[in-house]
Amino acid sequence: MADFKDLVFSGVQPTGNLHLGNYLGAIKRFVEMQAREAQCLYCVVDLHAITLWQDPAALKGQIREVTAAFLAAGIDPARSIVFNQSQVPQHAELAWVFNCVARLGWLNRMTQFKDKAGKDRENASIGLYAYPVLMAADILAYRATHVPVGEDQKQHLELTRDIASKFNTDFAGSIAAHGHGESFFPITEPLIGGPAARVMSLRDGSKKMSKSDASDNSRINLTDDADAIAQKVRRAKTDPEALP
Ligand code: ATP
Ligand code: LTN
Repeated sequence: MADFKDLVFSGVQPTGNLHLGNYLGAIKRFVEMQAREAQCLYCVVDLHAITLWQDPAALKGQIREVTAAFLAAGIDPARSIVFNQSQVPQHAELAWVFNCVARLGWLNRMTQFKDKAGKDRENASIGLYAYPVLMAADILAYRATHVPVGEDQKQHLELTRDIASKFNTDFAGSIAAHGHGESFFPITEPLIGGPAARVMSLRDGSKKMSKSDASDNSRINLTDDADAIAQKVRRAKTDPEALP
C-alpha cells in the first residue's frame, strides 16, 4: 500500500448539549492526540446535524458552543485545525462521488440509521441514510489515517474503509497512471477504546448516553453544575442484581 502521512481527523455534531460520553469517548482523546507528531483536524459537522431537523437560529449557536467546548477541553488552535464542515464545500462534493462508489447493501446494514429513523423509515431524510458516506468524505478528503471516536461509530468507520478500498480497486489503472502509486485513499485506522468508549444513558442501561435523547436526566451535560450532576446520579437507573 502507498505511504500516507499520519493525519488525525474527527468530528462532532452541533446537535445540542455535549455530554460526558462525548467528552470521555471523543473530545478528551482528541486533546491527547495533539501530543503526537501528526497534524490533527477537528470538525464541527453541521451538514451531519441537518440530517435530522434543526432550528436554523439555534444551530448557529450550537456550532459555536461545540467549538467553544473543543477549546475549553484543551484543543489548541495553534496546534490543531478546528473548523466548520459546511465552510469547506469539498466535503459535500466528495460525498457525491462516494455515493456512486458505496453500495445500497452496505448502507442497508447501518444500525445507526435504523435507530435514528425509528418506525417511520419512509419519512426519514435521504441525508440521514447517506450520513455515513458524508462521514467517509470528511475523513478521506484529507486522507486521514487515524480517527478517534466512541464505540457507536465503529460501523461507520468500517464503511469508510470499504469505500476507500473499493475506490482504490475500481480506479487502480488511473491512480497508477497519474503517479499516485497503488492507492489514492488510505485505509483509515479507527481509534476506539479506553475505559469510556461507550458511556451508557442514566435512564436506560441498554442505550448509549446521547445528545438527542429527549430526557435531560439521561445524560450528564458538560455544562451541568455539581448539584445537577449529583441529582442525576442519585436518580440514575442501577443494576437490579444484588452486589456479589
Ligand atoms: P446525537 O445524539 O445527536 O447522535 P451524540 O451524543 O451521539 O449525538 P455525536 O456528535 O454523534 O454525539 O458524537 C461525537 C463523538 O462522541 C463521537 O466520536 C461519538 O462516538 C462520541 N460519543 C457519543 N456518545 C457517546 C457515548 N455515550 N459514549 C462514548 N462516546 C460517545
Ligand atoms: N458521525 C459522527 C460524527 C462525524 C465524524 C466524522 C466522526 C462526522 N464526520 C468524521 C469522525 C470522523 C458521530 O455522529 N459521532
